[in-house]
Amino acid sequence: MDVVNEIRKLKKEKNAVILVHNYQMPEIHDIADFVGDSLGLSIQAAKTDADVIVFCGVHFMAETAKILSPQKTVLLPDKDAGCPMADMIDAESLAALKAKHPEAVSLCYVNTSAAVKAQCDYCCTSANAEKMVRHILTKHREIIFIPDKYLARFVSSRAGCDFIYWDGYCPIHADIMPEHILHAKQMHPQAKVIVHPECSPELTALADIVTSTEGMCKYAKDTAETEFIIGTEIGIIHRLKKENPGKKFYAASDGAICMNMKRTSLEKILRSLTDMVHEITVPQEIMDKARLSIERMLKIV
Ligand code: CIZ
Ligand code: SF4
Repeated sequence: MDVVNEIRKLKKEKNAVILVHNYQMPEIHDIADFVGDSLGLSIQAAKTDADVIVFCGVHFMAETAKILSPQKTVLLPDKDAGCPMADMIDAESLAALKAKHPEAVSLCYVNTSAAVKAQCDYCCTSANAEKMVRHILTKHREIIFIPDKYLARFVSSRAGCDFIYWDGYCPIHADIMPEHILHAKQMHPQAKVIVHPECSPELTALADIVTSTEGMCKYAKDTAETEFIIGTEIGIIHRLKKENPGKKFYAASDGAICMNMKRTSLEKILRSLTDMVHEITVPQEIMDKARLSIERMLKIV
């Protein structure tokens, strides 16, 4: 039996669902039960009666799935798949920052560990960050926004406010340069430029649209436009092409590859289901507190 069929068979036997992040490799997208962003996937999995979740993504994403499905077993096919941006802040540094600004409300991007989320008042995604900030500003004046300084800057310019922010960033999005966009524009002058808000302000300034990965998928489907330059991790291009046959998608930079996302392979997924590895657990107290920050967000958006 080939690997894909073996995965399908084991998935049934173990009553598992396979969640695949937009940035995964094409062959991983093609065996997914759900493809999407980290929060959307975790919410979808929580609604199923699966016993096991295989999260094809990085560590904080599997933690988010566990927080929303505490009774399910959550597996990460490669135990070393982490997110360098999420790792730029830990619970201790956040506690120190909060101590300096005791009046501030803390808002964390979903790209954070469960331990960091547990210390935050609210969680947000790149899709809803602006809405969250506008809501918080109706009641509070100071916001600590962590860990992505570029997302913070983008949202603060939209919402017209200042944040106490952290010096974190995604090395992959930060490495997409204005020259990449200008070159792609030269090659494809008709194309709409869509850029992720984890990119630098110099990059978002060149974009027609700045939006999350799910926002990109929705825009590409709904618009009459047919050509797009995509400024985010290139894994998403497989999904965009699959969902929009006939439309053309070009990576702003072929180098925008997150090696952590690419650690997942079909063989590792098979091993994950065979040996039930690598199980992601979160201490109960942290899980409950982190869930609160997510639930507070879900009440607002
Ligand atoms: O939360 C996610 O899945 C990420 C990292 C990106 C996005 O824009 O959806
Ligand atoms: Fe983290 Fe960036 Fe990789 Fe997303 S693309 S997992 S933010 S390092």
